[in-house]
Amino acid sequence: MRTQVVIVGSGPSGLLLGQLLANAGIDNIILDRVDRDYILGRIRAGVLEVGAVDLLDRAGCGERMHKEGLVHDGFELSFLGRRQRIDLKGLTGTSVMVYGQTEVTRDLMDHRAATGSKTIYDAANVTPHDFDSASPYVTYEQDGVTHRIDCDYIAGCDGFHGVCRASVEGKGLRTFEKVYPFGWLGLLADVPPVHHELIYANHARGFALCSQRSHTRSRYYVQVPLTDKVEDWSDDAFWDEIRRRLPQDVAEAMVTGPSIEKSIAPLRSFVAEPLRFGRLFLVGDAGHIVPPTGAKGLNLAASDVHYLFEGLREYYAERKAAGLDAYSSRALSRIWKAERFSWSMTMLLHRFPEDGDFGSRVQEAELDYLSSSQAAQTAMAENYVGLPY
Ligand code: RFL
Ligand code: PHB
Repeated sequence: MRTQVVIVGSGPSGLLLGQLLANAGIDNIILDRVDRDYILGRIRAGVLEVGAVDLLDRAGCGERMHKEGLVHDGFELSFLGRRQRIDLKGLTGTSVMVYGQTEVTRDLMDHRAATGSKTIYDAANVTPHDFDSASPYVTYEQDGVTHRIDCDYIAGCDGFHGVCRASVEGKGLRTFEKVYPFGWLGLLADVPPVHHELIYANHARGFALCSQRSHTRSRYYVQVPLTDKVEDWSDDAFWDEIRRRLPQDVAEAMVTGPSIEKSIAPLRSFVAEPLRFGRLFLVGDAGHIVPPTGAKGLNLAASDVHYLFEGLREYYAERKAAGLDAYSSRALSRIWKAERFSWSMTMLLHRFPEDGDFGSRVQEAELDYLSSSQAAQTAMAENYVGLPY
């Protein structure tokens, strides 16, 4: 087989890149080690920046998002029983779109199926080869048979545990990492959201977040120790805990119900440098991870896709490599700013037992300052809605 671009990974990065390339007449094949239903079963991000919304529109996949997504003009911070709204629209002129990653992925998969581009699911032992040369190729196994796809470029959109970053270890890859001493326990339920906007809560018992997927589906999170197992948490225990971490009026208004999904995600900051190795590019979670506090994971994947797509489009349309040559530095410049923001929001809102009462007082002082300073609120809002591409 031969194609122009092999995309490893059928998550949001791979699917979005594939759709933009297909629309530009650039042939591509997506390979994933699991199947479509498995990918759609993963409950992840919920907030899209305007840049990601624009890119989905450009890919021709934004129609359902504009119908069903919820435009949010602000969010709230809760601390010491107080509530402080961050007026995103008022401070920056921009809003965010609440529309789940599952739905983004479903829309992209449906469009890909309609445009007839090839996706190979359940591909085992996917391996990139010879990306240092002018003739790279990718092999994979299916039903005991090894297949080979020759290509011009390989896009590593295969997430944090994928094969693409692993295949460049020892080839000049440098990594930067911070692991946080806790995780988020998330619960999805068909109950109306407790508030029309998101609430991020700093509480002595730990962080909590009230998010949503629609007017009838809510997504809630609480900070838990890394030693906790999801089986330790009954639905009732979750609802009791999140209510304890919210202001009284919010806790009293909360509608509870049986969970549809419950899982624990560890929190990590991670960046790989560079993001290009010859004809192999790292994109999205394959190249970087942020803790979910700033809602940046999926949005950074989208900006990487934008930079790489522009480089590939320019290469195929004009035979110029400037955009591809600039991919790693352009993407990393935006990634590090989102890493900084996600880290700072994580540090501001979570309980760090080892930092003791001093750490809590510093957080309270910063939250109090945020409440009284429009400059501080504007800086937070500007980062939350997303820095320009
Ligand atoms: P994905 O979504 O991980 O997709 C990668 C795809 O690659 C496939 N793959 C392979 N295919 C072939 N061969 C291999 N060897 C392969 N290894 C992996 C996988 O099957 C998969 O289909 O990466 P992508 O596309 O870069 O998208 C990034 C986003 O998914 C990610 O940034 C966010 O979901 C991060 N994230 C969250 N972000 C938020 O903004 N808010 C959240 O609430 C939030 N929650 C989360 C998250 C990430 C999580 N992970 C990675 C465990 C919760 C979790 C649990
Ligand atoms: C979510 O809805 O899953 C979500 C929203 C905001 C975040 C993280 C996760 O910061």
